[in-house]
Amino acid sequence: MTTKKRVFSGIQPSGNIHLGNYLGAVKQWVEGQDEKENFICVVDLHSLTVPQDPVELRFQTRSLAAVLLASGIDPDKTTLFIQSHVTAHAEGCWLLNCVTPLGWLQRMTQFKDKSAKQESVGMGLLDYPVLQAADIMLYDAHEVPVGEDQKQHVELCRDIGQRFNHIYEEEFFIIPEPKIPQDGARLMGLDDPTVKMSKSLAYTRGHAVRLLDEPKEILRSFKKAVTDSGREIRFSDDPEKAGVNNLLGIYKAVTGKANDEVEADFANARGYGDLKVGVAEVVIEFLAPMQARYKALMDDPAELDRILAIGAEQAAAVSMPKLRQMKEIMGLVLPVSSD
Ligand code: ATP
Ligand code: LTN
Repeated sequence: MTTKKRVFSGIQPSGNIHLGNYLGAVKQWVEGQDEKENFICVVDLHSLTVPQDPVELRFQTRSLAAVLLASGIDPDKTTLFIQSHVTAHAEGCWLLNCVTPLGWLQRMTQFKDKSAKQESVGMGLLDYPVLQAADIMLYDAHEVPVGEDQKQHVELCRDIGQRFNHIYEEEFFIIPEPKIPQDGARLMGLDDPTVKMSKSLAYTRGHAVRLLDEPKEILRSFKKAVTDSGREIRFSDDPEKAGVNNLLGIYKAVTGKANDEVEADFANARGYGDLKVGVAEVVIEFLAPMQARYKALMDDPAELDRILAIGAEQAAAVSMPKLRQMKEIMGLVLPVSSD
């Protein structure tokens, strides 16, 4: 039996994956692969909670899986799969819905933000964190590596798990811990450093650095990044300096350097223009090999499908038995196998 800690995390195929997703989440998944047992899920059902174009969603789902592989997710070490391929997630969500108080969901910051932006709010948007709780707890995951914005959802998952355990069977669910990285946990938009860099806004030019952007597009986005009227290139908590701080944070997370080393790299800069070009250069260099691997994977769709089919099988082997146990302790009659 494995003694490795089990990790579960997910990412929505809701648009073009950006540097915030990579530094906040994907980087941790890749780095933890050797010492942890990783389950990484492309959460297509979560994406349906806001309107999606079906053709685009299908493309983004496969493209995102290819980006994750190109970023270093190794299918021999990590189970990578598409959420809708494993039916336990939707079923587990229903069962958890029945123990989750409505008020807990109405309080979620992401629900409040996203519902304010929709003309008509679907039930799925409110239920989003319950599906996320099913994702995590069906795998008995100990750790959930995510960016800062997902902390509240993982805390809610803990509450749902504790409530379920209390009602039905103590210690049935493992209560997971969120894992937030020290650097890059919350990248801000280049066009507006007061809002989180987000996939849904990544269609706006100059907002996000998308992992698949061409070098000249990346350089253009950084050159247009909003800063302030000063010249000092230092880390700071001053809200006025949020733009410069965001650029330095990106440089730091990509290069792995300490704050003083980062500041020393820009000690001779003539102004923010040099900072922007300096950050763009390290990002472009960092993304180039990943982009080449992505192209190769997208040119071989059969191999991508094969990897995802194996992932779904491995994921189902863990989550389907857990779902069955859940049903049993909740009092459902389990079907008798016909063979
Ligand atoms: P959407 O805008 O569609 O909600 P998103 O960009 O927030 O998408 P998700 O798929 O919801 O992306 O998130 C995937 C992972 O990336 C999560 O762990 C999330 O915390 C992390 N993440 C998202 N945005 C950022 C960001 N700006 N900085 C750091 N991490 C982020
Ligand atoms: N809500 C998450 C995506 C997600 C997730 C998960 C993350 C769905 N299920 C399980 C961690 C664990 C987001 O990033 N917006």
